Amino acid sequence: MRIDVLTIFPEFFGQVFEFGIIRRAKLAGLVKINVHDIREFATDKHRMVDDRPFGGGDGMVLKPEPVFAAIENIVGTSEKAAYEAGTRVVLLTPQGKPLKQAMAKELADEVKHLVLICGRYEGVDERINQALATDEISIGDYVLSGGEPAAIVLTDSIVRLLPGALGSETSAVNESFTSGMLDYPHYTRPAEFRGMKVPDVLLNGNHAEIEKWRRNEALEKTRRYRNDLLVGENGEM
Ligand code: 6GU
Repeated sequence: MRIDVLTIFPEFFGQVFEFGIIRRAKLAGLVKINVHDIREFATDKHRMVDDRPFGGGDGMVLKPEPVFAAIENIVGTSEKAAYEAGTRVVLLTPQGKPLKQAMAKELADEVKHLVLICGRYEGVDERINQALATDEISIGDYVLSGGEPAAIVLTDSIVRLLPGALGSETSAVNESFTSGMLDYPHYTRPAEFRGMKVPDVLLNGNHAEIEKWRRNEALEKTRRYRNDLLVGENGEM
C-alpha cells in the first residue's frame, strides 16, 4: 500500500510513523508513507492555503487550488471518476462517516493507494469534497483542531491490518471490535503486586475455565462501557 498525507502542518507528523507495528510494516515493504505540505502546491506569490469564508463567519477555509494541484501531482488526475481502481482519496473531517474497525478492514483489504487530506476544523472548500474525495471520514464525536491526528489514527488502524504487519505471534482476528466486544483484562508477573492479586483462574492452567472467564469479563466490560456494541444504536439485540 502507498499512503500520501496532504497537510498544512507536515512537521506535525515528525516521527509518528517510526515506531512499533507501522515502522515494522514500512521496513517489511508492506507500506510506503509520504507526507506532503499543501503549501508546496500553492502557486500564488504568498503561497496561500486558506482564505475567508464566502457568506461570512469565523475562521479560515482551506482553498481548493493547492489541494487540486497536489492531487493532480500525486494521483495523476483531479477527476475522481478517473482514479485507478484501488485509489481512494479520503478527506478527514468531523462531518465524515465515523471510523469503525470494519472500515479500517475494508480499506486495508481493498486499497492500493490511499491519499489522506487533512481538513482544518473551520472547514475546507466544498469543491474538495465534491470533486476529489472518494470518502469523508471522522474519527469520532469530538472536535479536533485539524484532521492531522485523525490521519494518524486512520493510518495506524489500517497499516496494522495489512497482511504480515502483526507478525505470526499476534493476530487481529480475536481483538476488540473485530469480535464486536471490548477486550478482556490482561495480567503478567508478578502474581501479586502491592497487595493486588492476579485472579486465581488465570494461574491454574485450566484453559476452558480461562476462556470462560475471559468471555465473561469482556461481556461485563462491554455492557458497562459500550452497551451500544451489544444492543446496537437502535436497541436491537
Ligand atoms: Cl477527521 N477532523 C477534525 N477536525 N475533528 C475531528 C475529526 C476529524 N474526527 C473527529 N473529530
